Amino acid sequence: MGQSEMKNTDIISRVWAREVLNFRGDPTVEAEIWLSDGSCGRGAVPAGISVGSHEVGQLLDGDPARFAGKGVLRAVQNVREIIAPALRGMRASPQEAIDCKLIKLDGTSNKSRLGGNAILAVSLATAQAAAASQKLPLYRYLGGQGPFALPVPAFDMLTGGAHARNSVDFQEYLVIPAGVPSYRAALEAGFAIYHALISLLQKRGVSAQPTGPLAAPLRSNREGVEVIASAIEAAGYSLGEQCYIGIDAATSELYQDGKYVLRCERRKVTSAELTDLWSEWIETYPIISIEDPLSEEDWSGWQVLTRRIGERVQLVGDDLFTTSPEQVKKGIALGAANAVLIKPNQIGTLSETLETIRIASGAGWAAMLSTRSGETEDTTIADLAVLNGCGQIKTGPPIAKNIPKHNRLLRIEEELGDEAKYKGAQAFRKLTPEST
Ligand code: 2PG
Ligand code: MG
Repeated sequence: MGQSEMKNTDIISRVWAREVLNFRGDPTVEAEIWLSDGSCGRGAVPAGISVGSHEVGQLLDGDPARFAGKGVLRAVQNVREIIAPALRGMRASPQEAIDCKLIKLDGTSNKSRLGGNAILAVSLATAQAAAASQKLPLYRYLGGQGPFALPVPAFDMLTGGAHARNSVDFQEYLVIPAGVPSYRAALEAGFAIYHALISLLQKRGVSAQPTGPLAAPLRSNREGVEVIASAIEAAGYSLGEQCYIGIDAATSELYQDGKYVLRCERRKVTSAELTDLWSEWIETYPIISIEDPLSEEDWSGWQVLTRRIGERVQLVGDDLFTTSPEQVKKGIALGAANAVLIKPNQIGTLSETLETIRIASGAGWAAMLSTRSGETEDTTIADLAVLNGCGQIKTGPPIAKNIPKHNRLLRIEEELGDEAKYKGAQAFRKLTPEST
């Protein structure tokens, strides 16, 4: 094939989008990009429930006659009528050029004109198409020669907060198998501990079924940690060696008039009191990661907390940063948090997502890829999780909406063969202080 023909293989020839359903049964945008060599890539956008206030806008139709107002036909139309003519004829790589074009075309600071959902679907689909054109798996297309590592999964097992109002106040109690030898072994641990937790809750009279993270009307938030710890041990794993505990407290949802409302304990606490609670919990339990321990509005609280326990535990900003390069830079400058949660649909393009990971990694922060509560079968975040600078991926238990990501990672683990190092304890600086 001649040089000029080579050049023309990744020209975008067709841009399409459709309304599909996510795993909650809500509509979402799926885009397809076709290239001149016949390669095709697809991207779909998940949705959240506990949404940070700086997340880019998802354009919903708001027509109560369809899907309770959650239809995305306007966003789909924006892809077909505005984005398609602008992208046709462009090369599919570099990704930054595509994403720059999408950002300019939208012209707003929060992607609200075309919709973050329209833009991200196209951004992801383009990367998938370009990777297919180069006959590379997505992680190699984005990460070159690597290094690559299989991430440590954090399984949300027990749910509360905005995800289950009849349960504890903190949104997620996670099991983190950082001390097992491989990704496959981590999945086995996830399975065993999830089923041990179901039995444990059933013995307490909770009607726990294996459909997703489990809700339980416990007397206190602390009891949630104790139940998770018991499930880890009941499944035969050593607590604090093979498996650790993580929390996503999602406290922006609990923050009212400057205080944190702990409904299941019938009390309100101040930022200082919640800081004391976290300090005590990390002394008592093998908790290695706390996400959104304080509200996205409580920056000074985050600074105090990070100074106090940031050397001993991973403090992850989700609502605080919303995957935004600018917000993460602010967190680094202020010493608020020491890790970032990564959800591409919070920021709206793949390039900005990768930039946020680079900035975090440059400051020695960890980046934890995350599923959203309303997932799709798109597996891009699994590929991102094996890139340098990542090393952690948060999902629900290994069941239902989380399976496409786990299966993708199993395939990557097999594909990488001897290169398939499991990040394990190395993913958590706090577990390997000598490596920092
Ligand atoms: C979170 C996420 C994912 P949601 O807060 O981390 O579990 O929740 O997708 O509902 O925003
Ligand atoms: Mg969160």
